[in-house]
Amino acid sequence: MATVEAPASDAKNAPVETYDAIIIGAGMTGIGQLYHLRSQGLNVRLLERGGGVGGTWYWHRYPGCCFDSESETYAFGFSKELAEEWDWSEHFEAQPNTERYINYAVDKFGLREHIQLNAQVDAATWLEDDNVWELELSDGARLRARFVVAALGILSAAAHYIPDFEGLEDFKGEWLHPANWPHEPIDFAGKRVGVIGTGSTGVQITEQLAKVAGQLHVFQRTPTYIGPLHNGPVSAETQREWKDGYEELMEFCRNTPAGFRYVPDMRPTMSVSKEERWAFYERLWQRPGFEKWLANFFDVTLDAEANADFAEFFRGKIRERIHDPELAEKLVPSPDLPFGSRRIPLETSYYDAFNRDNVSLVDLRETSIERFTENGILTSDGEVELDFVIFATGYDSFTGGFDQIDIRGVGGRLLREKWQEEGIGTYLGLTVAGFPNFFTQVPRAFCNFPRCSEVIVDWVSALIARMNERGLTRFEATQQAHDDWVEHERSFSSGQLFASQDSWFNGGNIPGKAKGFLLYAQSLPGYRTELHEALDADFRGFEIR
Ligand code: NA7
Repeated sequence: MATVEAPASDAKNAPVETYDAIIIGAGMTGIGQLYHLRSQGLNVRLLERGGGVGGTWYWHRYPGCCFDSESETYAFGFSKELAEEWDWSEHFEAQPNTERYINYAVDKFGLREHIQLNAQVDAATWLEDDNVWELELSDGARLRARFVVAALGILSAAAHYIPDFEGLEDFKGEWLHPANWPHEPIDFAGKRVGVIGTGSTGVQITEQLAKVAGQLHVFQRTPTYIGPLHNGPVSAETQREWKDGYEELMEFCRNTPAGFRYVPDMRPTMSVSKEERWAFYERLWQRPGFEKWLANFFDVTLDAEANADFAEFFRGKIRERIHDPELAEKLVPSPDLPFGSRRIPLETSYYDAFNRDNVSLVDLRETSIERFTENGILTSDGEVELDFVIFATGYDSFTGGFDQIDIRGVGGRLLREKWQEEGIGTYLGLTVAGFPNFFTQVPRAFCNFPRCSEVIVDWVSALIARMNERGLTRFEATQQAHDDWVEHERSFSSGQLFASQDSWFNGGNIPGKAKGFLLYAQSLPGYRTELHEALDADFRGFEIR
């Protein structure tokens, strides 16, 4: 498990090491990219700010953290041998095993020696005269590379969001964000805990802490559609089926609109009788994961009437779970909130938690948080005394990770300033005009992220391979191609219900952040085709030399 780490005191004076490519971030994308670029014979270094590999699955160690994609479809897609050797224990694997899986893959493919941990990149500067990037780490060390692949994650742990609550510094208890969870277990038994936020993370934490906390207070701002996960152990028979059918399954997922193992029903919702529709919904409800969203009628997130129909079914299902009808109404989403306008959290015992005596809901639509106090949170209804507060309040998506590094392109222009001045934009999701040989390597298609991740990893690998074959050393997206792509992405999401509400999908979850749909609403196969068409058309949209 040896890893390259320069002693801090020597780092500043150490000679500048030069690589063909530097990857930033050891999540699924960064590791997949390292594997592929190494396979092409490139000299590559991967820099990771954490003390271990895994990205999301390294940082997020909170109780209940697990996949909401099916385990067998979340995996790396490039090695049948890896799939044969690895056993998933649950249909939606929990964080500790996923972190183990990623470590297993890193060791199996001999990648560890190319990964530098605890390596926080503070700055990346394009040196035009030398045609290279120079990166500076927080310990002063400098490295150079022709290509930089910034695989920072769409929901980077480094860009976790904590609202600016008054008086937090006065609070004498402990507060945490799930992205920064300690490695040592925390004993919540009998403790008074507040969870702020009811997205996927708040839901997973609530389920676990409800079982142990003395009193759990869940602060909910917006009730949303939270569907059944239907998790369970993987039988030996299913395990065998996954291994035997690995290649077919990967190929199938690659060709579905959203990279999962299911496809939408292409009948318009309202062309089906109510009786048949609701029987269909009921069948979906019994199915695991996102099927109720992505295997639903295709127009459920496009057509308001279709959406309202399924949303009504969904609200009925939530009501059935809560014993107290008044409380149930507080947990049921408003008919004004379209189903699917946010990534739907998935649950096992979330709604049941509210039937317990030790769990209470603070409905922030009627009770506001005034400020933190020494002992807890002062609300408009009085003080809630707490030992722990957990901010399950989300992330500054897509741009947050990039904003934390001084990325200077042609003429020293900062990437974050370009995005502030011109609006957030890329060419093909992966490159930015004015930032040669730099990849914003974040899966942004509206899909199962590992499947989108492999699409962008393959494309970046192909682009670099073609440049090397032709003896090219510099590519840069033209401003025209960049602007056209921004417009193209915008036209894909305009009018879609899922882009209509504030969430991390569109930056609306961060006060003051410029809003724009940050995912790309294209299908996964459609996106892959667009990427490769640009490359095959002699690097269309790029200036190359
Ligand atoms: P999300 O989905 O962005 O959820 C954040 C939650 O925090 C959400 O319920 C927010 O309420 C709530 N929030 C944010 N700011 C506040 C303030 N100021 N006061 C009260 N509540 C607040 O983040 P997650 O970490 O749960 O999930 C992110 C993704 O990770 C998820 O989609 C999966 O892909 C994995 P709101 O609903 O905005 O009213």
